[in-house]
Amino acid sequence: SQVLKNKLKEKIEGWRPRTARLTKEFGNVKIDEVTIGQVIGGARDIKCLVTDISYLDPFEGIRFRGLTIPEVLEKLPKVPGGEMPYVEGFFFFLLTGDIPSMKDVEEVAEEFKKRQDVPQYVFDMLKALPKDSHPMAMLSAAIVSMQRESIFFKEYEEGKLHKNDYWDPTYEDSLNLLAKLPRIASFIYRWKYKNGDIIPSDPKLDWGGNFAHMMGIPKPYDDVSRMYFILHSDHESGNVSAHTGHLIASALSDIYYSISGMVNGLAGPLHGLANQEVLKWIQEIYEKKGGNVPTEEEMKQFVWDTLKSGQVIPGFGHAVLRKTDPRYTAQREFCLKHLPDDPLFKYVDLLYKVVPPILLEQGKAKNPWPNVDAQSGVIQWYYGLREYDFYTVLFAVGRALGVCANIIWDRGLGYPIERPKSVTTDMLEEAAGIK
Ligand code: FCX
Repeated sequence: SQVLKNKLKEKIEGWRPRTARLTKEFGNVKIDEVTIGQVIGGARDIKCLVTDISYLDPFEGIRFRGLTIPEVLEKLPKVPGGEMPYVEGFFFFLLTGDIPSMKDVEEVAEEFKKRQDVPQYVFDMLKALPKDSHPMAMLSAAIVSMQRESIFFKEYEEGKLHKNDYWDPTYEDSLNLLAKLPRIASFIYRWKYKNGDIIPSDPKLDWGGNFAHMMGIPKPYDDVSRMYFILHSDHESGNVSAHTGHLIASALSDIYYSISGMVNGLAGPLHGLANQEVLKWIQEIYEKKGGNVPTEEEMKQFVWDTLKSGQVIPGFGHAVLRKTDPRYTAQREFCLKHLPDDPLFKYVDLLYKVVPPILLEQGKAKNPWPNVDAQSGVIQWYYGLREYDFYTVLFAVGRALGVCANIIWDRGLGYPIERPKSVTTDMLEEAAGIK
């Protein structure tokens, strides 16, 4: 919308001098040093990225634009009759850092509605894929197939764009893509699992509500969707999906290339796929127990068996967090309110009790506490979404909000192409004084 776009322009222009000054006058100030352990160990904890969209404190968890999850859920305008905020308003907030008014939210919602039609070739392409394609592969293919729609790509190619204006067509591309994601994701679901019985979009509904409607799942699944998309939107910049999106975009590849790549990174079992792994894993014991909740001792045995077979406990541990993930807590609270007696929820709650002491005893995981993925599948399962291959798609739709916001700001602040330096093993041995 023009309100959001004008506000964003003002914010970006106001921010640029800060970034420019830091680079020009303080470019040599050290903020970190790098060890051999970090170089071999996946660049863990090296401070070498900058974003103002969200910040992850190891003990407190995520803050979006300075607000904790409970604050976001409380302060942002809510959909009438629902408990959860508008995703549209949340996107406004991610982009600008300002809490939108209801009028602002309505404008963004209108803008998404105008742009929601998905080109027919996307559906044709999805229909041509083998039915057993993973829904994440389908989502990634659908997004990259729309690259020809990129306004940034066209304007850049025509040589019309000044560097200071890169953010503008990136913003347009982002809105165009985000507006279509609920339709594409729900199409993949209904095509793959519901015999292609597609439910048309309802123009009266908000972004999250319309997604729930097109999935064919009744209330309060609309609130579940809104909560999911908000909770999964961003987790600062270093995680695989956000970083992949940022990295691809740093080459001035457009939003379609970047978000498709983001989806591919999220599809890994150590990252976004963990939510489906959690459910698959719980199902194993559920079936063994004939649906009865196991005793604490049985659950402990199950956890140890998994560890001893060389697997990780899905939904536990984190590269940065050192406490229970507040995204886990927000979903747990939702469960306590809406599905306290659900047997799978009871399983998850029992795991919350038994897993951390076991991981501590095993002594490997730096964080024994649950992450977002430990709770996600349970809520979906309860509301009838039982095709767990699809769960990571929900994560991806949410994550696209945060990654688009980051990429728009990357272009606004003129961040350069990313290019860290590599060394050889010989060089590390020399640095270690053993060669
Ligand atoms: N179960 C068993 N072992 C675990 C573990 C878990 N849940 N979490 C970490 N470990 C192990 C690691 O495998 C590693 O073992 P190694 O030394 O034999 O290689 C050791 O503990 C140290 O790892 P650590 O530094 O704590 O964790 P990393 O930063 O390397 O990895 C992830 C973080 C999240 C990948 C890791 O905790 C894990 O595999 N968890 C299970 C999968 C999962 O839930 N992923 C979702 C995370 C997140 F929320 C998301 O991105 O969606």
